[in-house]
Amino acid sequence: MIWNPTKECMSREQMRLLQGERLRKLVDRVYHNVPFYRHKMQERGLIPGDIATIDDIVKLPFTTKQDLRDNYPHGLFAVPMSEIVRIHASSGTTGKPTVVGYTRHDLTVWAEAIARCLMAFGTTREDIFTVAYGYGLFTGGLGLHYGVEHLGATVIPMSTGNTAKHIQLMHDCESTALACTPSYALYLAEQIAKSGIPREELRLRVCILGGEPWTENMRTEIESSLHVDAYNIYGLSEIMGPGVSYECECKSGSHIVEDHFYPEIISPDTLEPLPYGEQGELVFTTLTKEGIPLLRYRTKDLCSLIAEPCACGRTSVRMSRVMGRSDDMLIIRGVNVFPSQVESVVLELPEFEPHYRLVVDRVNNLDTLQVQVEVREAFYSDEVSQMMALKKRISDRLHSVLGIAADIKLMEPHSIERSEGKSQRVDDRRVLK
Ligand code: DLL
Repeated sequence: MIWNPTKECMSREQMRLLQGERLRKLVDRVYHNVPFYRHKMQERGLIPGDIATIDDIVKLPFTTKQDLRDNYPHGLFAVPMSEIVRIHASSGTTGKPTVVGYTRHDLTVWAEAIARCLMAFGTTREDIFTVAYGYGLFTGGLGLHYGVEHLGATVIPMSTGNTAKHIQLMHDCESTALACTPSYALYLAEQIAKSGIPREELRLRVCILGGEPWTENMRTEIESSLHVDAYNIYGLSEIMGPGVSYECECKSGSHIVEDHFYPEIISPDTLEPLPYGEQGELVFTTLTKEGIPLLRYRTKDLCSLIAEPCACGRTSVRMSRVMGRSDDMLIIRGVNVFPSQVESVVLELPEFEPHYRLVVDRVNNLDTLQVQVEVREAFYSDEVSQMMALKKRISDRLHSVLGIAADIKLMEPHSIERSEGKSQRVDDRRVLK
């Protein structure tokens, strides 16, 4: 079943016409309402009238996370705050988060996009969903939540944490669909096995997984241990949140919601567009967004685009799995973490040397983060209570900046290896099999 056959199965020519029409309106809007874009366009000698078809998109400037940061918090909003009905945020590269705002229309588009995903996953209004993405500033929880309601199904807003209660509710409320990160699905499978609840007593049949990279092997493991069909959902808060693309029953690439988000692949080095099929950095233009419309936003996700028609009948361009990042962003327990955020905390606190390392691992399907940081000579002490206080200070500050807890290892002065070239601050030991 297809939620919006008109849009999801449109002919390519019609889709490109629609995208061109929407792009023209978008460029006009940002030119007049967002000084940042007006300046960028003026720098290139562009006026809105120069954009006639979707092919003209290559004339437009790129947008990066740094641009959102430079215009923190609301500088890129294209409507007055009175039109904004919701704010979300994700990790910035240093202390400040990246703030995005949605108008009522943006939220309607989002809920509709998620309903398209959910129907592609084979769920209907008869299904009962537990949403175990975080509710709050992260777009996962509320994004899925309103999409499930839009579909007309039932949503149980579990959020993260409290796995025992989650399993109990899934069992007692007979939930049939689960939305969470792939690593949490693996963890949950283990916990269900330990709980003693016979698998036959659970009605779960579909898992909606995203927010972090995963692999075909993880799909096989999740599908066999939870006895479900597992589907990929992709998205990022700057563009909307979850629901920018989704798999269908063919599970061969994720269909992009192309009438709202125009995809391009560029070379991260030359920034030149690459043809379909080639791997490069994914770039999106939000064709209809009102709150914070973005031109050619560089996601830093590396993947390729698939133009061949899909057997499911949808005509939209698909994206391959995300193969990596063109920056140093890590996703730890579903939360985006930049080493520069850790650095900003370390530099803020006078007790520490600017030498640190992040050790990331996956133990029993849960990500762990250890931050090793050097204490300055003058603050290094044999007294346990002093060291404990120091540890708590940095641990609390890091928790508040990163949004996740880290195990802190205080290191003696000069004990972290200095590198001559590019410093190796991250040791990511997770192997995505
Ligand atoms: O992770 C939105 C989301 C929530 C998507 C729940 C799917 C499900 P951000 O926190 O802004 O938003 O992080 C976006 O996460 O650029 C990718 O690097 C990564 N990512 C998200 N979904 C996938 C996926 C949400 N299915 C960043 N596969 C993106 C691989 C993913 N990476």
